Amino acid sequence: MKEATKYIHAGTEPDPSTGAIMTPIYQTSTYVQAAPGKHKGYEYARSQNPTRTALERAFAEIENANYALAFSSGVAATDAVIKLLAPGDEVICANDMYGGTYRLFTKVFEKFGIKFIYVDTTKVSNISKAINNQTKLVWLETPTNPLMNITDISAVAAITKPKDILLAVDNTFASPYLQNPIDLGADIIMHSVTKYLGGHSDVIQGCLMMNSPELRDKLYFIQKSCGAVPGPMDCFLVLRGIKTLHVRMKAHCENGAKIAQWLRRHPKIGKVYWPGFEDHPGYAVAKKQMRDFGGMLSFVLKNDSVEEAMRVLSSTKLFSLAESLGGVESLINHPASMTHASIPKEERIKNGLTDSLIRLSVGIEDADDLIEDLNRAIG
Ligand code: P1T
Repeated sequence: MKEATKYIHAGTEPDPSTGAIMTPIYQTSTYVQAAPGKHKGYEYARSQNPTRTALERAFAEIENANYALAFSSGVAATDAVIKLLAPGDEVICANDMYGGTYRLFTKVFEKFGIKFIYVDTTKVSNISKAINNQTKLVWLETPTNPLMNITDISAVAAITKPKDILLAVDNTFASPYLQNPIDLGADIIMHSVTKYLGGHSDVIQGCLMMNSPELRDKLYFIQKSCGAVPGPMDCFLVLRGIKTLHVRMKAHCENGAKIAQWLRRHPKIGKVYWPGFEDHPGYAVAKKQMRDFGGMLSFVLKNDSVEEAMRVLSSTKLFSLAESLGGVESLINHPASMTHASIPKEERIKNGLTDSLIRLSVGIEDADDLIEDLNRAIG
C-alpha cells in the first residue's frame, strides 16, 4: 500500500455497531459482562478501549510494526520502556536529547538503581565502548532535540542485536513519514504523539511500537498496571491527525528546507543546525535512513549574544514563543530556559547546547510569510 493510502486508512474500519466511518469516541470506563468473564473483549477502560484499539492498530501500521501501545504522554511511553529494566541494569543514551527524557532518567530512575550512560551516539564506536554485561538498553534520539544530531540506526542495531541488548529509538522529530526505525533494526519505537502524529497542538500523548510479541506483552502489562493510558477523546483526535500526516510532513519539510537555507545566507546568523545541509556531519546517514529532513532546526546568531537571542525570541509574530513542536503552526523556543532547563548548565554547554541557541518548529504556513517574520525579528 502506498503512503497516502496507508495514513488515511490506518487502523480504522467502519464501526461494527453502526457503520460510522469514523471510529467513535467510546467515552466509557467499563463494559457490561453477560456473566463473570463473559464479555466482548473489553472489561475495564484502563486495560482496553475501542477508540484506543483503533489508534494502536494505526500506530503499528504507520511504523511497519506488528504491535503498538498508546500512552498518556511521550514521557509516559518512555517511562514504560525503562520499567522493563531492574536495579543494576545500564542504559546507554545520547548526550543530546529532550530535557524531559533526561530528567526522567536522572531524577526518577537513577534512584531505583538503573544507571544511564550518556555518550555521543553519532559515533557508534562510543556505544560499543560503553557496553558491558549490565547493558540492557540503548536509547537513541535521531535527529536529536535540539541539536539535530544524526545516529546511524542500522549500525547501532548491528551492535545491539548479537548481544541481546534492546534498541529503542525516539522517532518524534522524524515522524514515521520520514524514518521507520523498526525497518532499520530497532526493537522499540517511541513517539511523543503530541508532536507530528497529533499535528495540531491539541493533545498530549505518547506511543510505543514493537514487533516482538513477548515485548508487546511485557509493555502491555506495564501499560495496564501503571495506568498511564490516554483517554478516548485524545485517541480520536490523533486518529484524525494521522490521516493528514503525509500532507503535513511534505509541507513541513519544504518550509524547513527553505528557512534553513535562508537563515544560512543571512548575515546576522551564525551556525544553523539542520541535517539537510551537505556539510552537516550526519548528512550521509540522514540521507540514507530518512526520506527528507523535516521541519525542525536550530540556530545561533553570528555574535552569539544571549541578549540578542532573547530579543529575537520575543519579537516574532507568526512564530509563537512556546514549548512543543510538530503542529501546523510555527513555534520558536529557547531550549536552555524552556524545554531543556532540567539539564544542568555545565552538561548542556559541554554537549553544545548553549544559552544563545534558538530552536524553530517550522509549521506549514506560507514560507514567504515565515521568512518575513524571522527577517523582521532578526532585524
Ligand atoms: O511531551 P511529551 O508528549 O510527554 O513527550 C516528551 C518528548 C519526548 N521526546 C522528544 C524528542 C520530545 O521532543 C518530547 C517533548 N518535547 C517538547 C515538549 C519540546 O518542546 O521539545
